[in-house]
Amino acid sequence: MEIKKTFTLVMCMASLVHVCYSGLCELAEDTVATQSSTLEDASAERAIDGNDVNIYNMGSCTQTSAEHQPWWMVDLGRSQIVHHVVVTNRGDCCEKRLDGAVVTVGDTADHLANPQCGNQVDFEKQSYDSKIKFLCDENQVGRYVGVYLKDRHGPLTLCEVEVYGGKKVGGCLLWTNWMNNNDKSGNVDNETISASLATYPDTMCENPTGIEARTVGSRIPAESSNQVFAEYNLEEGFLCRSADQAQGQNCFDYEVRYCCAGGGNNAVVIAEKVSHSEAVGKCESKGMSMYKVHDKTSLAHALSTINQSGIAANNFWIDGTFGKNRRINFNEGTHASLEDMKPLFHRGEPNGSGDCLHFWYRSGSGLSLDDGDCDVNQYYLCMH
Ligand SMILES: [Ca+2]
Ligand SMILES: [Ca+2]
Ligand SMILES: [Ca+2]
Repeated sequence: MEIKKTFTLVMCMASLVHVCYSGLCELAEDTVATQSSTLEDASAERAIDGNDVNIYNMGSCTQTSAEHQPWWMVDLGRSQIVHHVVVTNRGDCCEKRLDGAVVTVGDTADHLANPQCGNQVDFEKQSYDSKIKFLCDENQVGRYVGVYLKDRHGPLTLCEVEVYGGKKVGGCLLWTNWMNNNDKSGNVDNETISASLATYPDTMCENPTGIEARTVGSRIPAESSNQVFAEYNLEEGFLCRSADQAQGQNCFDYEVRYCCAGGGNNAVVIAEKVSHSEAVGKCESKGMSMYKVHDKTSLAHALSTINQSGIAANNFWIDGTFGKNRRINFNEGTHASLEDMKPLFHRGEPNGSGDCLHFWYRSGSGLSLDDGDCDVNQYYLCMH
């Protein structure tokens, strides 16, 4: 076996079908991958070729020579928030060669010096699926994503590296939609975290990392409204009391949004057509779960996310299959009764056309729930 060892960097341009969706995007588009050395034709770009087949001989996995601390790195082109990284290990043999692997994310091309994202792979402590998720620190930013076998000797093989993150907007990767709990009844405008959790359980998260408040309609930032707030912080949220205002003025009506990156039930639209069961696995492989609709709020959140995504499609799988007594079963074991869900369905649906739950677009009445054949390929919604 001939081993080609290159002492300069092997540069590879990958041009991918780019899957980007609301909030969280796969970032490895038109990126440059390099590695410490290349065995035969197992080039660095194979880890970002969009093919996550984990059989080495299928030609979509990288491999370096056996060496001390072999590494692989991708240059995202510019610095951006990286939320998590999913590495596909080879599955046909030698999985434990990835023992000791560390993912780094940061702004220096000397990626070994960049901050670590997630935990070091340790086969002594735990077992791993073929896809290993590395969850970065909150708001971890970087242009370079590296993988290396820390303090280990061996070849490094990666069948795919998926980098998920997004543009930082106003200091937050993913804001909730603007929420308005009440319109100052009792001379209090209560947009606190607890009130938002009660009103918007599918949108709001318990520990937001950012808050913005503005007036409803005129959209004046709370900071510029010249009013005094009883609360405007990340412990309590936002609360305005008319009694606190000067000269008998009432509070304006405010709306708030919170930063819930990674912590809320944020819908993510995936522009890729698969069966219902494949969609379940695909969401998991992206470190998410399938989106669940069980009330008007979660329905509205999903619909607005689909509309914002600009993806024109008729059908989107969501979590939920029909069980005995037409009960709706969700993946993690909870249930909803069809009676409770009925108002969320299209007129005349569900009509027994299949066991899986999806959104269906009908001209005139828009998207709402429908039952359908689980084996049909549809777009789908994940959540995180
Ligand atoms: Ca690959
Ligand atoms: Ca309000
Ligand atoms: Ca149907």
